[in-house]
Amino acid sequence: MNSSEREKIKAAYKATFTKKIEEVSGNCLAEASLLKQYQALAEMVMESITSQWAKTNTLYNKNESKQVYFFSIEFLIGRLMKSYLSNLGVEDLVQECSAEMGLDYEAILSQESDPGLGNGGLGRLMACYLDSSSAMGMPAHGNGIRYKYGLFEQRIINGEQIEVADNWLKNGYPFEIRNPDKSVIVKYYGQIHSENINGNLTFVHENYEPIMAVPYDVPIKGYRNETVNSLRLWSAEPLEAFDLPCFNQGHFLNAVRHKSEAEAISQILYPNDNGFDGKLLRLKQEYFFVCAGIKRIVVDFKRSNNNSMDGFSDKICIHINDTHPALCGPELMRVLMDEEGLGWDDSWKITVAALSFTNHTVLPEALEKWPVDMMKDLLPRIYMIIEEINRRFLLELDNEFPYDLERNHSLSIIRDNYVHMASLAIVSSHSVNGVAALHSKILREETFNGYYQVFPNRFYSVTNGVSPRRFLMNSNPELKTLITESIGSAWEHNLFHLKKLLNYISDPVFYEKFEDVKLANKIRLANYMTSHNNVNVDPHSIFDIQVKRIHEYKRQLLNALHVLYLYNRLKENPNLEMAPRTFIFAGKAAPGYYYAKEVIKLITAIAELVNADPTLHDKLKVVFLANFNVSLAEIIYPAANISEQISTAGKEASGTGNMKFMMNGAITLGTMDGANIEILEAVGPSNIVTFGLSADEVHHYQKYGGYRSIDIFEQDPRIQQVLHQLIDGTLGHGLSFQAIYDSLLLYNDGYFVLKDFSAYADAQNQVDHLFRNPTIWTKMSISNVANSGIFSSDRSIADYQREIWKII
Ligand code: 6GP
Repeated sequence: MNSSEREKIKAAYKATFTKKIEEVSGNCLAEASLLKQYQALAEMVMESITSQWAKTNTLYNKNESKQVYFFSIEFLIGRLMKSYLSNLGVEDLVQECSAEMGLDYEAILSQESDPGLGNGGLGRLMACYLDSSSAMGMPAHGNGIRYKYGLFEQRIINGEQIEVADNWLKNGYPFEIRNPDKSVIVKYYGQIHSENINGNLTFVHENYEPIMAVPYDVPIKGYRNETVNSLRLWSAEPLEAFDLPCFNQGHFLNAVRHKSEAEAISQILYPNDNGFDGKLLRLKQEYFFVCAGIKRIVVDFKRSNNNSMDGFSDKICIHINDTHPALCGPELMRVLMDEEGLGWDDSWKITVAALSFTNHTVLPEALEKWPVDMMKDLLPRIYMIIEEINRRFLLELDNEFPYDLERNHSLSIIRDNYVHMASLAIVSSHSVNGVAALHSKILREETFNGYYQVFPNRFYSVTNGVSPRRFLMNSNPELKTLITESIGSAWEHNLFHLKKLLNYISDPVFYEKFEDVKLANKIRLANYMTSHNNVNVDPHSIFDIQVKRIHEYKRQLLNALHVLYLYNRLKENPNLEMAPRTFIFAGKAAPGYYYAKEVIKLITAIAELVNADPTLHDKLKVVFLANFNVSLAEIIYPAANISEQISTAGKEASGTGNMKFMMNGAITLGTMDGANIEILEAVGPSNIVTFGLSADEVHHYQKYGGYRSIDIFEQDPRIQQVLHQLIDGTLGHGLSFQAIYDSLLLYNDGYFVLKDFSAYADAQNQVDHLFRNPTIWTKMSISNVANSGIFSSDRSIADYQREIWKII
């Protein structure tokens, strides 16, 4: 485009924007608030996307290519405006025009609420996978819940986490389209009876409670291409908002009770990450979006397939993101048999061929199981089908392993009066995968070993990936520019091209520019910390960052105890030679997770102690950033020097923060866990710092014993000092962290914090030495960016296409 053409486009943009402002606000531009400016821009974005969206849908409706549907109870999509602008290729233009019109582009974008429709890992992964599918022009869609309140907002008050409701819809949401014409009725409770209709045994559901599922569709626009896929979020509504006869009889509250009960289903996201909370409402949620999502898929498929279900599983993949949508199996069976009139065997063949399942954790407390009575009562027909799936499965087992009662009981989907959702998902899918090599191995050899013996060909592994558009190009534009200036722009479409950066590994000019980018990003984060935490930090210090959900297995505690130890060393020897460090933490604790909340309190207490001590001469700073979410993450990753990935080995299925940090040039300080192992393989041992017990060692101790935390305590005076400080009033003006202290000593340190302490302290020392040699450090950092191509979610999606969905 030449400059006069560009000027014309800019003039057109400005005129349209000005007009839009009048339309959305009834004011002229000069008087429009930031919110109205944002809404005007959002409308313009939607207008430019919707025709492509319609075209994509028309193409898909011809049913030529295989469609993938991700079913997930969480989609942590983050803000969308920047992605849309950048994917449309107009971000520079909008930025330039905004500046010329005297508008604050960043401030306009910050008006967008950050949809927190997920807890973390598995929900954010789904968002990256949608982004990648569209970028790759692949038909893939999401089915989830449109929670009225997303994950709570975290405030830190007096050092403690306080939860505040996340009313993300309060100003409306401009990127969704409500499609009431595509609503589905979901039936709960009631009774099932069988009838003989035309010689066929038919099951009829009576006296059920109907709830209306209304879809809201969000366009997922591909990067600089024509593809616009859909994220469909279902909202629960009553069939009748108001019970008039009831009202007329004077029962005012009862007249609207049904409305609020119905709406409760999509009211809140359960705030547990890696944990299971067996509440009835959660089971309602699980069935709600599964039932609605499957129904629409079947309706759309039949419409484009001469009203027939032939070839369904050749064209449709239903991907179950962890076990929350595992009812997809029995629900598809129900639709095929009760609504489409197919027999059991045909229905089962289609179901297994259509379904695939990804597991995201091996923590036993996260494995879902529902009481039989609850399931039977709420979902009577679904329960009947699960019983029958199980009966047939047990018969097969009995054929294969006759008289092996113990094995067959342990594999039963229904056992000890619970429906086990992972078992259901495995039995009704043609593929089961873990999210990193180690995790998949643990699934095969331990967690799901029994099923692996029955279905050895069902097990796969696909290592997670993250969107390079969101987590590199859009959140670190300076690095994007530097990379493109150096190696051209091919990497924007194929992240493996980042390897070409290795040619610059000894180029001092590139070095300097690379360091400048990192420093600029650190200054941006430092300013954020000054304004939000009132702490001034040195942007030249090591930014050592651990951001993720607060969980015992993720071991924020190990990091915190080490900070306290470093503090003690500095108090003892104020001239200690070390690079100044800023330890940064962020993450939410599940509201009911007492121990995790104590860890937050501990970190903030250590921050208070350290930051107020002038004798440390600014060598040490500790900051806990409140309300970690996708938007904050986008400021944090580009500013990191050290990425803390220090989970107890064998416990973190993969991790994806580790990949986001790496892509932005941070050095991983990690255990041999999850995808850290694959990061090590990608960058080589000289560009990562690893430490600690291996997963095998942890497993061995857990199985056979032999670890006594008290022995470590007695041998290591550093640990003695730090643990005493937890309870002797050093922290938080006399606080005592007795529960943490007891977990480490009295309850034998289940996550091996003390066992790994010494190795961690050594690794941190190594980090200090490396950082003090800037040439080595920058080389390591560049190598990390250069080798991060494999962690693009585009690669993960390509793996799923090839291995699991069999899309060539
Ligand atoms: C998480 C895992 O903890 C994390 O290691 C992984 O990277 C992520 O999933 C994506 O695969 N698990 C969850 O978020 C979860 O709730 C039930 O698992």
